[in-house]
Amino acid sequence: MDTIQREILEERLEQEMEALSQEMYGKRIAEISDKDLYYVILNLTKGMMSATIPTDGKKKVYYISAEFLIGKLLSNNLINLGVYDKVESILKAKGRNLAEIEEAEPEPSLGNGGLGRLAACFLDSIATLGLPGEGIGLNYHFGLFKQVFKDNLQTAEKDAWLEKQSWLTKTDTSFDVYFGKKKVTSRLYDIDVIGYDSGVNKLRLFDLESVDESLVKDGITFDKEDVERNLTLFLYPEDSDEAGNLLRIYQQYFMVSNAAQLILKEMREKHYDLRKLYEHAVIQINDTHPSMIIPELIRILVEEKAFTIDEAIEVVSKTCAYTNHTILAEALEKWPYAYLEKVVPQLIPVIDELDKRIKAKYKDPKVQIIDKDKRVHMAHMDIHYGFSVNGVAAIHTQILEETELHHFYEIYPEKFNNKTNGITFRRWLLSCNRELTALIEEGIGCGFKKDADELEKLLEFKNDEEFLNRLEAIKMDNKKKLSAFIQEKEGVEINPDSVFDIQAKRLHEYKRQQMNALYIIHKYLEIKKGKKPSVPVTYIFGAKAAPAYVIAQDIIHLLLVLQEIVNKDPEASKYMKIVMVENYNVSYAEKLIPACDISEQISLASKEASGTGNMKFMLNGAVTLGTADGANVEIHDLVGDDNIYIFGKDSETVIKHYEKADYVSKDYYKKSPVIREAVDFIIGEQAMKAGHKENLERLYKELLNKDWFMTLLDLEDYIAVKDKMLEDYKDREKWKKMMLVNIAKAGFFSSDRTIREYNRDIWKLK
Ligand code: 26M
Repeated sequence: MDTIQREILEERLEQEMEALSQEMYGKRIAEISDKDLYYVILNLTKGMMSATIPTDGKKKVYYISAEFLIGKLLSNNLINLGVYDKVESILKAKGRNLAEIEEAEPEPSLGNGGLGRLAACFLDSIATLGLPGEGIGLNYHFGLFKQVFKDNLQTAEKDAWLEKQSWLTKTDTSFDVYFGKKKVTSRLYDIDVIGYDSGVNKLRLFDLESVDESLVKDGITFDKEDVERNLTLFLYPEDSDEAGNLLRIYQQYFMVSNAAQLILKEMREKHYDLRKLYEHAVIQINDTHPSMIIPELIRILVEEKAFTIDEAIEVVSKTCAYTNHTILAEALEKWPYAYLEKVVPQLIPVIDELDKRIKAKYKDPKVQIIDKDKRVHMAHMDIHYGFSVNGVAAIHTQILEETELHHFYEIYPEKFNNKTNGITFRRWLLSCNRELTALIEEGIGCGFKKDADELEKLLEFKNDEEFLNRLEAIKMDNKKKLSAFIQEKEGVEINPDSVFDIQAKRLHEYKRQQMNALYIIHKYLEIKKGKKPSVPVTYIFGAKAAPAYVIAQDIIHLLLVLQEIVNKDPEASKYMKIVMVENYNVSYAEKLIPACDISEQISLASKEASGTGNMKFMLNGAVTLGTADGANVEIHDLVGDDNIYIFGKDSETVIKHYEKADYVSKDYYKKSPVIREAVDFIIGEQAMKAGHKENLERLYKELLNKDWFMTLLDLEDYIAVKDKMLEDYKDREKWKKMMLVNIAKAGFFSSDRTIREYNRDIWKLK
């Protein structure tokens, strides 16, 4: 929107708000509930967004993703429209508090974690940079499950986030989607994605017309066979059971069939030549969930647009690009051929043809699309029939090239490239930490909001006592706010003067929350033996575990058991508290991150593709305690040895252990009394009394006999480095400088930089 338009809007903002309130509720702003006021501002904001000019161009990126973890949108949209302060002050004059109204917005949980949140950050940056692009995904009615703790165990409930009035706008667009002969009908809903001080793009979410929410019975169970009514009910948790796999293929095909039809419809409306599809469209395939877009587009071009198969393959290959987000073998999708035959028989001839061509050209079994067990490797199809393959952090891409996808790298070195992840500073600084934003602005002006590299100017204040003290005061203030919130939500009292040590991310063995738990046990035992810590620490966790992931459930159980034991202990709780927050999500992250002192990024080296939480914590002045994994490596390079705490074996050592299969966790257990004591505590009297034998014993045995992610390998080093870090925390002058350097060096991790790189190397949009 242009300036004049905005000024008029701002002037009329108050009148319009009151008018809308009258129209909707027949009452004035001062008289309606927070929820109703939220709806008033929602409608007002939607109106302002639709007045914004859509970004346009002759080529567009379609970012197809099964997940868009957008979080709440109200405050971000107001910020990006540049009216947050204005709205806040109008409301204040009427005795209303914008922060409280934000609480009334339901959070859409349309993602599992990093991959989905990355997609959301990318949409923000694409719009902010004024690039033509849109996201295409699914409108899950219940999103990811809601986590509820009962009896120190995680339970899962449905999360009904959809309301009659929301950011979604129902469109006239609807397509027929065929699973063999079975037909279903889709409906497109749009969410406007407003850039910061720039244009507007769209997130396009497809739903099933015939979806039926009443199918959901107890918790999150429903009839998995009833595809015509269940398809868009839930988002799949990272690792789901066998029964869910077929449904997952149905969902994925539903998504890409709609995407293909939408893209081709736009091409037709703009009279673009389909034989030059790649001049008008670039499709970014976010992990392998949307990979069927490749055979689906080829199928349509051949069956309906009179392409030869050679022509279709060439055009589609020049249009599609693939992003890999993990090297975990169990996470790379390989669909049984028989499943695909059952769900999408129309794709089988195309997949056969794509496979046949590879088999004719390459003998190496490692690069085949269909393997000897008749499983279809989705990533392999993407690499052969796409023009770009990228990893999400420097070390991740290097591992792909040298190890995991080495055979492909030898065939297509030119396709491989790195795009280190990034985060949108609008949400992860401007919105979640307004006080810090104001201090930065006072120090270096507001240029950093559009050019994140300007944060480096903060280094000028490295010896400015007053500035550093204000930085510390803001952190303290955020810790107090979080303490109050945790008291209210979790019923746990924590001390804002303690060190806030936070590990917030999905629960997975490779992320090693269990190592953090073992550290906590170690500290607890030290206190019981009379060794008192010189600084109190609050250990905060946020994590959901996939319901079918048994060991992950056991780790949550251990954390909850430790929380009970330690917090109830009058002696130990003076020095340590544990809080496992319930239902960790984007909104919770927005509260935890600004209040963090120590950012736990402790994955087994080589396993965390990038991590993005690490970037968010750093940007908000936390210091990283991490392994040389994912983007931690780049954080380390940027801040230098003095401003980060790195521990543990590096990725080369770890990969060698896997290759030689020579890691034996029991050896580490036997060798070290400290390790032994901590591990034994899991099945000791105290833990067994507070928890469940079955869960604790299973976890104990796993650590002792398997420990696939090598917890015990790094435990002693972790303890030593964390202890050193806590000692350093007491040196306030040193710590405040570290905070400053971390913020100053975070500019590189703006998703604006990431998107500029995608555009420069892959998308090439104007
Ligand atoms: C599936 C089945 C069983 C166990 C695990 C999985 C599974 C694990 C990881 C499935 C998908 C997984 O990766 C997708 C993902 O979310 N990757 C994350 O992507 C982020 C954005 O690029 C990165 O920052 C994270 O490091 C990466 O884990």
